[in-house]
Amino acid sequence: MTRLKARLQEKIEEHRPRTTRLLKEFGKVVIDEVTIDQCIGGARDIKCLVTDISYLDSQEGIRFRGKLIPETFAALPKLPGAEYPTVESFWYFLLTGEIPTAEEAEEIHQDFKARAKVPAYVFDVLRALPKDSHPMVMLSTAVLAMQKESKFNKAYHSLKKNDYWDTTYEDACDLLAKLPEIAAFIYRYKYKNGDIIPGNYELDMGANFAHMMGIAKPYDDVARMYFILHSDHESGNVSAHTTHLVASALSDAYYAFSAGLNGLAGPLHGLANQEVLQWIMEFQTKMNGAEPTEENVKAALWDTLNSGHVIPGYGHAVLRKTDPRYTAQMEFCQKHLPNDPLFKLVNMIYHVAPGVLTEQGKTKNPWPNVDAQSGVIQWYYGLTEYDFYTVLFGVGRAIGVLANITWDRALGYALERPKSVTTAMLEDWAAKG
Ligand code: AMX
Repeated sequence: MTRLKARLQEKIEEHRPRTTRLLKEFGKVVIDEVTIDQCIGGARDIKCLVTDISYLDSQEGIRFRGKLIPETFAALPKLPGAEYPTVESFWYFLLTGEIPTAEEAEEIHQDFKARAKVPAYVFDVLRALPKDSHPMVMLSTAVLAMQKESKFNKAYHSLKKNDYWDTTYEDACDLLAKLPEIAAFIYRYKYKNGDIIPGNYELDMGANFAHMMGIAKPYDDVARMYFILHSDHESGNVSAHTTHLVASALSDAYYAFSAGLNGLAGPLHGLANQEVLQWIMEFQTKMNGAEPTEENVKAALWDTLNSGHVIPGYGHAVLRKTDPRYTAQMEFCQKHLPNDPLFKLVNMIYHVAPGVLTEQGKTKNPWPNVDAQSGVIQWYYGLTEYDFYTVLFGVGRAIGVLANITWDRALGYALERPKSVTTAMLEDWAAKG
């Protein structure tokens, strides 16, 4: 057993009495109420999910296990010469809430190496799909195709509830170890004439992904930063919630994560990173080679709003300030690509868009989210096929949602089953005031 798994087991055993006590002694304590607009309006803000992996504050943004993004980057072990921590060390941190030593992180690297081989049938399935399938369809299909590998599913009938987490953790590690190769395969197969670069599993996950994508340094650090930043955003967002919901039926990690990816593929969620680049490219085409100005950007933003569309990369269901994930990527750009024209344009949009959205007066948050900045970095390092960007988000998101469903199983979280009401019932409540 790895030190991570042993530590996780201890943590789970320490934690269980807290959940049991809350349920037994305080189960009927009221923590929220539900209004009609929340009922119709996507359950916004209703407190009805529990996770200790991350917490999102509307002002300060995400905390992973209590740490803000800069604190997370500073605390975790890094490889010599790397600016960002390894994904492996972050996996340890998300699962246990503790900072691993370099040796503990390396043990995960070796563990993932042993789990990394992608079954050949996955590539056959991907090759059988129409070549113009969206890369997110390919990623989700590949994950689903591997469901027969699930250790949880195989063991289910002989397991006791308290043991569910063990094989879920195994499935999570198996899946996580394979995802970079699957994602890189999709990229090279679809956009590089099938010129596949075999993995080098001596490298950590970020560096190996960069290697399989065929992109030179510092893309290894981009991959590490990107996967960590996109990993988790507490439990209510569509991809995390979907993964949790599907897993709550005791569907295994493959079914659950594939479903989560399908939610991530929506333009209001993870696909926004693709939409941002598409918006910028269309804007540049309209500019016909002329230098962008704040006036032109403003006019284009209004055109988008007036045509009934959202400005991609702006707004958020929870955040009410600039997304710290945006800021983290902006700081990377300032350091590595300060004079890049696309970066300058994104900064120009940042100066203009919040004012336009505020003037329009609809959105509760006129500030940029993670997706407004992320494509610029990818584009700079040669990854210009922007319909691939959500796949990168998906690989990162796996880290968070898989850690979450492992803990869901450990704490015996119930089948999720909220209650629906009819419009007539809402009208009755409305009449009673
Ligand atoms: N452009 C235009 N209008 C926007 C807007 C934007 N960027 N953000 C919100 N609005 C509008 C909403 O569409 C809504 O209009 P309606 O009343 O006509 O339906 C109104 O403002 C109120 O919305 P809200 O309460 O501020 O936001 P929300 O919680 O309903 O939605 C989100 C949040 C992210 C879906 C929304 O801000 C949006 O569509 N943003 C653009 C897409 C995007 O960037 N998504 C990625 C989010 C991060 C992620 O998950 N990756």
